[in-house]
Amino acid sequence: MSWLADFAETLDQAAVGARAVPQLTHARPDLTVEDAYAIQKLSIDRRLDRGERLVGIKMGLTSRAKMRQVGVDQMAWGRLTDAMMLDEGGSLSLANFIHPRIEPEIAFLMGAPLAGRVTMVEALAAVAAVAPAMEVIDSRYEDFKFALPDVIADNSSSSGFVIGGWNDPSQDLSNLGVILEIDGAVTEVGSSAAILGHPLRSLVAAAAMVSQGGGRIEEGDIVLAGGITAAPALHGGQAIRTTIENLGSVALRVQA
Ligand code: OOG
Ligand code: MG
Repeated sequence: MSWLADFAETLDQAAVGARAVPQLTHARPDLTVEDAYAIQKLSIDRRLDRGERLVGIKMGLTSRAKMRQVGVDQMAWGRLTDAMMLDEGGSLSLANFIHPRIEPEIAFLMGAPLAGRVTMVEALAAVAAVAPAMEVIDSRYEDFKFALPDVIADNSSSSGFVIGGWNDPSQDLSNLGVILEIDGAVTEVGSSAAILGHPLRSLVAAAAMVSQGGGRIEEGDIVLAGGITAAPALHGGQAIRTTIENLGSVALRVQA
Protein backbone atom coordinates (compact mmCIF):
# COMPACT_ATOMS: atom_id res chain seq x y z
CA MET A 1 0.00 0.00 0.00
CA SER A 2 1.32 3.45 -0.87
CA TRP A 3 1.90 6.02 1.86
CA LEU A 4 -1.02 8.04 0.46
CA ALA A 5 -3.33 5.04 0.95
CA ASP A 6 -1.91 4.53 4.46
CA PHE A 7 -2.83 8.08 5.40
CA ALA A 8 -6.26 7.65 3.79
CA GLU A 9 -6.87 4.56 5.92
CA THR A 10 -5.72 6.35 9.08
CA LEU A 11 -8.17 9.21 8.50
CA ASP A 12 -11.02 6.90 7.48
CA GLN A 13 -10.53 4.77 10.59
CA ALA A 14 -10.34 7.89 12.77
CA ALA A 15 -13.74 8.93 11.39
CA VAL A 16 -15.27 5.45 11.75
CA GLY A 17 -13.98 5.02 15.30
CA ALA A 18 -14.46 8.70 16.32
CA ARG A 19 -10.88 8.79 17.60
CA ALA A 20 -8.53 11.71 16.92
CA VAL A 21 -5.16 11.18 15.21
CA PRO A 22 -2.01 13.33 14.97
CA GLN A 23 -1.71 15.76 12.08
CA LEU A 24 -0.27 14.17 8.94
CA THR A 25 2.07 17.14 8.50
CA HIS A 26 3.74 16.24 11.80
CA ALA A 27 4.94 12.97 10.26
CA ARG A 28 5.37 14.49 6.81
CA PRO A 29 6.01 18.25 6.86
CA ASP A 30 6.42 18.32 3.07
CA LEU A 31 2.87 17.06 2.39
CA THR A 32 1.53 19.05 -0.58
CA VAL A 33 -1.99 20.19 -1.35
CA GLU A 34 -1.94 17.83 -4.33
CA ASP A 35 -0.98 14.86 -2.10
CA ALA A 36 -3.71 15.92 0.31
CA TYR A 37 -6.46 15.83 -2.34
CA ALA A 38 -5.19 12.39 -3.41
CA ILE A 39 -5.46 11.19 0.21
CA GLN A 40 -8.96 12.69 0.47
CA LYS A 41 -10.07 10.81 -2.65
CA LEU A 42 -8.60 7.51 -1.41
CA SER A 43 -10.27 7.93 1.96
CA ILE A 44 -13.67 8.70 0.39
CA ASP A 45 -13.20 5.73 -1.96
CA ARG A 46 -13.10 3.54 1.17
CA ARG A 47 -16.55 4.89 2.10
CA LEU A 48 -17.83 4.24 -1.43
CA ASP A 49 -16.49 0.68 -1.19
CA ARG A 50 -18.65 0.31 1.93
CA GLY A 51 -21.71 1.32 -0.08
CA GLU A 52 -21.89 5.08 0.47
CA ARG A 53 -22.85 7.28 -2.47
CA LEU A 54 -21.49 10.72 -3.48
CA VAL A 55 -24.15 13.43 -3.24
CA GLY A 56 -22.13 16.60 -3.66
CA ILE A 57 -19.34 18.92 -2.65
CA LYS A 58 -18.55 21.12 0.34
CA MET A 59 -16.52 24.26 0.18
CA GLY A 60 -14.58 25.22 3.29
CA LEU A 61 -12.84 28.32 4.57
CA THR A 62 -14.75 30.68 2.28
CA SER A 63 -15.39 33.24 5.04
CA ARG A 64 -13.04 35.35 7.16
CA ALA A 65 -14.80 34.14 10.31
CA LYS A 66 -13.94 30.54 9.47
CA MET A 67 -10.38 31.26 8.35
CA ARG A 68 -9.73 33.17 11.57
CA GLN A 69 -11.19 30.42 13.76
CA VAL A 70 -8.90 27.68 12.44
CA GLY A 71 -5.89 29.74 11.36
CA VAL A 72 -5.92 28.59 7.72
CA ASP A 73 -6.48 31.30 5.12
CA GLN A 74 -7.10 29.34 1.93
CA MET A 75 -10.19 27.61 0.58
CA ALA A 76 -10.51 23.84 0.56
CA TRP A 77 -13.18 21.50 -0.75
CA GLY A 78 -14.45 18.08 0.23
CA ARG A 79 -16.85 15.37 -0.84
CA LEU A 80 -20.33 14.76 0.61
CA THR A 81 -21.81 11.26 0.80
CA ASP A 82 -25.37 10.15 1.52
CA ALA A 83 -24.28 8.75 4.90
CA MET A 84 -23.36 12.27 6.06
CA MET A 85 -26.86 13.61 5.42
CA LEU A 86 -28.93 14.26 8.55
CA ASP A 87 -32.70 14.69 8.64
CA GLU A 88 -34.03 18.24 8.94
CA GLY A 89 -35.34 18.58 12.50
CA GLY A 90 -33.67 15.29 13.42
CA SER A 91 -31.06 14.51 16.02
CA LEU A 92 -27.47 13.38 16.14
CA SER A 93 -25.54 11.40 18.72
CA LEU A 94 -22.24 12.77 20.00
CA ALA A 95 -21.00 9.18 20.24
CA ASN A 96 -20.38 9.22 16.48
CA PHE A 97 -18.10 12.28 16.62
CA ILE A 98 -14.80 13.37 18.18
CA HIS A 99 -15.32 17.11 18.88
CA PRO A 100 -18.06 18.26 16.50
CA ARG A 101 -18.84 21.87 15.64
CA ILE A 102 -21.81 23.33 13.77
CA GLU A 103 -21.80 25.90 10.96
CA PRO A 104 -24.57 27.89 9.28
CA GLU A 105 -24.27 27.37 5.54
CA ILE A 106 -26.09 27.92 2.25
CA ALA A 107 -26.71 24.89 0.02
CA PHE A 108 -27.12 24.89 -3.74
CA LEU A 109 -28.90 22.09 -5.61
CA MET A 110 -27.45 21.76 -9.09
CA GLY A 111 -29.80 21.57 -12.07
CA ALA A 112 -26.92 21.16 -14.52
CA PRO A 113 -23.23 20.18 -14.34
CA LEU A 114 -20.61 22.84 -13.73
CA ALA A 115 -16.87 22.66 -14.35
CA GLY A 116 -13.84 24.79 -15.02
CA ARG A 117 -13.78 28.56 -15.26
CA VAL A 118 -17.33 29.87 -15.07
CA THR A 119 -18.86 33.28 -14.39
CA MET A 120 -21.32 33.97 -11.57
CA VAL A 121 -24.07 34.24 -14.20
CA GLU A 122 -23.19 30.78 -15.56
CA ALA A 123 -22.99 29.37 -12.04
CA LEU A 124 -26.44 30.74 -11.19
CA ALA A 125 -27.89 29.31 -14.41
CA ALA A 126 -26.74 25.83 -13.28
CA VAL A 127 -28.47 26.13 -9.88
CA ALA A 128 -31.93 24.56 -9.49
CA ALA A 129 -32.58 25.64 -5.89
CA VAL A 130 -31.03 27.19 -2.80
CA ALA A 131 -31.60 26.28 0.86
CA PRO A 132 -30.53 27.15 4.38
CA ALA A 133 -28.21 24.43 5.66
CA MET A 134 -25.85 23.47 8.45
CA GLU A 135 -22.67 21.45 8.36
CA VAL A 136 -21.35 19.36 11.23
CA ILE A 137 -17.57 19.51 11.04
CA ASP A 138 -15.45 17.14 13.10
CA SER A 139 -11.73 17.35 12.43
CA ARG A 140 -10.14 13.94 12.79
CA TYR A 141 -7.05 15.67 14.21
CA GLU A 142 -6.18 16.08 17.88
CA ASP A 143 -7.36 19.39 19.36
CA PHE A 144 -9.05 20.34 16.05
CA LYS A 145 -5.65 21.64 14.87
CA PHE A 146 -4.40 21.37 11.29
CA ALA A 147 -2.48 22.98 8.45
CA LEU A 148 -4.04 23.32 4.97
CA PRO A 149 -2.82 19.93 3.62
CA ASP A 150 -4.02 18.19 6.81
CA VAL A 151 -7.55 19.53 6.55
CA ILE A 152 -7.79 18.80 2.82
CA ALA A 153 -6.70 15.19 3.38
CA ASP A 154 -9.35 14.98 6.13
CA ASN A 155 -12.14 15.81 3.65
CA SER A 156 -12.14 19.40 4.93
CA SER A 157 -13.45 18.19 8.32
CA SER A 158 -16.81 17.27 6.83
CA SER A 159 -18.81 14.93 8.98
CA GLY A 160 -22.52 15.67 8.51
CA PHE A 161 -24.92 18.13 6.99
CA VAL A 162 -28.59 19.05 7.09
CA ILE A 163 -30.57 20.94 4.45
CA GLY A 164 -33.74 23.01 4.98
CA GLY A 165 -36.45 23.68 2.39
CA TRP A 166 -35.40 24.45 -1.18
CA ASN A 167 -36.13 27.92 -2.60
CA ASP A 168 -36.13 29.57 -6.01
CA PRO A 169 -32.51 30.64 -6.67
CA SER A 170 -33.48 33.64 -8.80
CA GLN A 171 -33.47 36.09 -5.91
CA ASP A 172 -30.79 38.39 -4.56
CA LEU A 173 -28.54 36.11 -2.47
CA SER A 174 -25.81 38.69 -1.94
CA ASN A 175 -26.59 39.93 1.58
CA LEU A 176 -29.09 37.74 3.46
CA GLY A 177 -29.11 37.97 7.26
CA VAL A 178 -28.14 34.75 9.06
CA ILE A 179 -28.63 33.76 12.70
CA LEU A 180 -27.50 30.61 14.47
CA GLU A 181 -29.49 29.87 17.62
CA ILE A 182 -28.54 27.38 20.32
CA ASP A 183 -31.31 26.57 22.78
CA GLY A 184 -33.20 29.64 21.56
CA ALA A 185 -30.32 32.06 22.22
CA VAL A 186 -28.74 33.83 19.26
CA THR A 187 -25.14 32.57 19.29
CA GLU A 188 -23.77 33.72 15.92
CA VAL A 189 -24.98 36.34 13.46
CA GLY A 190 -23.79 36.99 9.94
CA SER A 191 -24.68 37.60 6.32
CA SER A 192 -24.49 35.52 3.17
CA ALA A 193 -22.03 38.22 2.02
CA ALA A 194 -19.50 36.68 4.44
CA ILE A 195 -19.02 33.93 1.83
CA LEU A 196 -16.46 35.53 -0.51
CA GLY A 197 -18.68 38.62 -0.81
CA HIS A 198 -21.45 36.56 -2.49
CA PRO A 199 -22.30 32.87 -2.00
CA LEU A 200 -22.31 32.27 -5.77
CA ARG A 201 -18.57 33.06 -5.75
CA SER A 202 -18.11 29.91 -3.69
CA LEU A 203 -19.86 27.90 -6.40
CA VAL A 204 -17.62 29.52 -9.04
CA ALA A 205 -14.58 28.54 -6.94
CA ALA A 206 -15.94 25.02 -6.41
CA ALA A 207 -16.31 24.48 -10.17
CA ALA A 208 -12.70 25.54 -10.74
CA MET A 209 -11.21 23.58 -7.82
CA VAL A 210 -13.13 20.36 -8.48
CA SER A 211 -12.08 20.52 -12.17
CA GLN A 212 -8.46 20.91 -11.14
CA GLY A 213 -8.76 17.47 -9.55
CA GLY A 214 -10.20 16.06 -12.78
CA GLY A 215 -13.82 16.00 -11.62
CA ARG A 216 -16.88 18.14 -12.08
CA ILE A 217 -19.97 19.19 -10.20
CA GLU A 218 -22.84 17.03 -11.43
CA GLU A 219 -26.53 17.71 -12.01
CA GLY A 220 -28.32 16.76 -8.78
CA ASP A 221 -25.29 17.50 -6.61
CA ILE A 222 -25.59 19.50 -3.41
CA VAL A 223 -22.91 22.18 -2.97
CA LEU A 224 -22.33 23.66 0.49
CA ALA A 225 -20.93 27.17 0.07
CA GLY A 226 -18.99 27.30 3.36
CA GLY A 227 -19.55 28.38 6.96
CA ILE A 228 -20.82 31.95 7.34
CA THR A 229 -19.77 32.43 10.99
CA ALA A 230 -17.32 30.83 13.39
CA ALA A 231 -18.44 27.29 14.27
CA PRO A 232 -19.52 26.68 17.90
CA ALA A 233 -18.86 23.30 19.55
CA LEU A 234 -21.81 20.92 19.94
CA HIS A 235 -22.83 19.63 23.38
CA GLY A 236 -25.39 17.05 24.50
CA GLY A 237 -29.00 18.20 24.65
CA GLN A 238 -28.63 21.32 22.49
CA ALA A 239 -31.31 22.50 20.08
CA ILE A 240 -29.65 24.17 17.08
CA ARG A 241 -31.38 26.33 14.48
CA THR A 242 -30.07 28.39 11.57
CA THR A 243 -32.38 30.95 9.98
CA ILE A 244 -31.49 32.74 6.75
CA GLU A 245 -33.42 35.77 5.54
CA ASN A 246 -35.88 34.83 2.75
CA LEU A 247 -34.66 31.19 2.71
CA GLY A 248 -36.17 29.85 5.96
CA SER A 249 -34.66 27.81 8.72
CA VAL A 250 -33.13 24.42 9.42
CA ALA A 251 -32.83 22.65 12.77
CA LEU A 252 -31.06 19.78 14.53
CA ARG A 253 -31.04 18.39 18.04
CA VAL A 254 -28.04 16.92 19.84
CA GLN A 255 -29.00 13.86 21.87
CA ALA A 256 -28.52 14.29 25.62
C1 OOG B 1 -12.37 23.23 8.11
C2 OOG B 1 -13.64 23.11 7.29
C3 OOG B 1 -14.26 24.47 7.10
C4 OOG B 1 -16.24 25.72 6.26
O1 OOG B 1 -17.45 25.73 5.99
O2 OOG B 1 -15.56 26.74 6.25
C5 OOG B 1 -15.65 24.44 6.62
C6 OOG B 1 -12.66 23.33 9.58
O3 OOG B 1 -13.02 24.41 10.05
O4 OOG B 1 -12.51 22.33 10.27
O5 OOG B 1 -16.34 23.45 6.53
MG1 MG C 1 -18.47 23.98 6.30
